[in-house]
Amino acid sequence: MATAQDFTNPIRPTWCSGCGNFGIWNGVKRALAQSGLEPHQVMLVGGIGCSSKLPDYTYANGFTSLHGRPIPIAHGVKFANHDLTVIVSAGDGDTYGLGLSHLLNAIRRNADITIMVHDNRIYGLTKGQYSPTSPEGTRSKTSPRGSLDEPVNPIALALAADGTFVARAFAGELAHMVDVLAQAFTHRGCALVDILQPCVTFNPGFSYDYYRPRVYKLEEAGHDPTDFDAAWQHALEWPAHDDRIPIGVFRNIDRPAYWERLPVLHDGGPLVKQTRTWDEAAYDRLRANFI
Ligand SMILES: Cc1ncc(C[n+]2csc(CCOP(=O)(O)OP(=O)(O)O)c2C)c(N)n1
Ligand code: SF4
Repeated sequence: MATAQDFTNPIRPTWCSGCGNFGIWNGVKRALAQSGLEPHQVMLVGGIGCSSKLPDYTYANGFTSLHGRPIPIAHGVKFANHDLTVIVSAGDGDTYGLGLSHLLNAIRRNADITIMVHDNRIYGLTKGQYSPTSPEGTRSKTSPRGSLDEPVNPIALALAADGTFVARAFAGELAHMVDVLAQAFTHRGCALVDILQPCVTFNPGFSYDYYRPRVYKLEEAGHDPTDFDAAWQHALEWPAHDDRIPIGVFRNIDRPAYWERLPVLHDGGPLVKQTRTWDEAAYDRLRANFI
């Protein structure tokens, strides 16, 4: 059985010293091992961002896509080979900005992928512009007088789209994050895990010291992840109020995944293993419909 070390490749991360991405990377490798997965069974899909470099440093299948587009790529991979465990690794800018429509569509379809968001509340790779999760009033390179936008609440968004697995983790709570990620990787359908991630270089205010006294674990608070109303109440606790931040699984329910409802995949097995012959007559009939 693979260990966390088996998911480490020889490429050294270029992340800044002290970056929260190191904690997430550790957590991902441990969670993959805890889920009983082998490197060849895993596909990690990045967009563009510091967060999206994680597939480069992890020994598994990997794909670097475009900023805002890793979710449709990941869903395409899952269609081609639903035997793979497919995981998106992207930033809050990528997922909640340019990629927001992809996120909501993947959730409402129950696409069988994990969407892991390294939420540092800033654009890291491009050196510190405010992001969709930056609080209103954030002073940054693109908002020198303070941003005017209300931040998105990813947990509430995912619940509103009827997400089957909705969770928040914190890069500074390794064991808890591993447990949440392992549940997400083995979940049937779409799992959103928003991970609070300090960016020490461009958003030092949201540091480990900022988050540590605020986070509390939903599991220890007796939360039932099948109770939608309770999940919704917890979702509204933060960032609207700044004192307590719930982490853990807000919602976890069972529903068939998108590919399971497609007979060609459900009954036929993974597309990459199906033998299909070319039917010239069927193609001609189809083409005739468009002429
Ligand atoms: C279509 C497109 N728009 C913009 C960019 C420039 N760009 C690259 S990364 C990035 C934002 C990075 O922030 P985030 O997604 O939060 O990831 P982080 O670097 O913080 O992990 C932007 C705007 C791009 N590469 N492609
Ligand atoms: S810029 Fe921020 S998110 Fe990017 S590697 Fe440095 S600390 Fe991490």
